[in-house]
Amino acid sequence: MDSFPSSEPLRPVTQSEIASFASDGVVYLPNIVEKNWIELLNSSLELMLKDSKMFADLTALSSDLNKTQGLAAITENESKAGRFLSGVDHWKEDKNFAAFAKISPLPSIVAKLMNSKTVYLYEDSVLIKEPCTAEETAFHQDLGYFHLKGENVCTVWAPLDHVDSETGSVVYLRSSHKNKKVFKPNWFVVNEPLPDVEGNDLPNIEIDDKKLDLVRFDTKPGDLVVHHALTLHGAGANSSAARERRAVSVRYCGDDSTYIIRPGAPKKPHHENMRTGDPVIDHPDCPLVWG
Ligand SMILES: O=C(O)CCC(=O)C(=O)O
Repeated sequence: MDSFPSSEPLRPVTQSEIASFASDGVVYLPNIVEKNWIELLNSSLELMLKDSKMFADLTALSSDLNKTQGLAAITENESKAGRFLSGVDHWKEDKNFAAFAKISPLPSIVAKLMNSKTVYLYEDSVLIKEPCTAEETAFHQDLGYFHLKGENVCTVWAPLDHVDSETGSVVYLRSSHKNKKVFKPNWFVVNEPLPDVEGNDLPNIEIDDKKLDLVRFDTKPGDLVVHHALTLHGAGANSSAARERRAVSVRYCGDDSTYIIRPGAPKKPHHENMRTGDPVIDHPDCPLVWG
C-alpha cells in the first residue's frame, strides 16, 4: 500500500487569494504544498526522462516550424544549447503523478478558488526548459486546447525548481479571462495556430511588453500558480547557463462543465465517445477528484 504526503494544504487559501483569482484570472499561492509532494514528482520525472519517447522536443518542433515558415530559425548553436521538453497525461502511467493530481491538496485548492462543489481532472503536463533554452512559450490560452466549455476550468502550475525571469517564469495578461473570447490554440513555441482549429485569432503578445498589464511570479517548489483557462499567458526562455526550469501543470474543470468537441484540438481517446453538450461526469479518463 503506497503512502503519500498529506492531502491538506500547508495553509488555507485566503479570501484575498480567492478574490485575486476571480479578478486577475491568476493567483500566486506561496508555501501551500508540502515539499514531499514535489520530491515524489522529482523522483518519477527522473525515471521518465530516461525514456525520450515520453516527451515532445518543442525545441526541435520550433526549429522545424520556423524553417517551413521561412522565419528566422533558431541558430544551430542555440538549438543545441538546451531543449524545451513537454509531456502530457503522466498521471495515467505514474502513481506519483496520479496521486499529485488526485489526492494532493490541489483538488481542494481548486475547489476553493473556483467556488466549485466538484472538481474533475482533465490532464497533466510536464514543462521542462533545460539550461540555455532559447524557446519562449508563445502566448496562448488553455481553453482552446481543451474539449471543454464552462466557467470553471483552470490550470495549476507547480514549479519543481526555483523559477524566475532568468529561467522562464510564466507571464500572465492580468484579467484577460474577463474577455470571454476563446482563441485558437497555437503550436506553443510559435504564435501560429494549429491546423484546422476554430476560434478567434490570438493577439501577438511579447513577453516583456511594458504597455500591457503582465504579471509574473518568482516561485519555488511548494508554491503554486493557478490560472483560469481563459487567461492569456506565455513564458520566457531559460537564459541561465546552469539552472534547470521544470514544472508540472495540472488541469481541472468543475461544476457545470460540458464537453465541446473543438476541431483541430488534441483529442484523448475518450473524447471520441463524447458529444458537444454532454455534461462532464466522473469517467476513468476525466475522474472526479473532489466533491
Ligand atoms: O511552463 C510553461 O512554459 C507554460 C505553462 C503553460 O502555458 C500552461 O501550463 O498552461
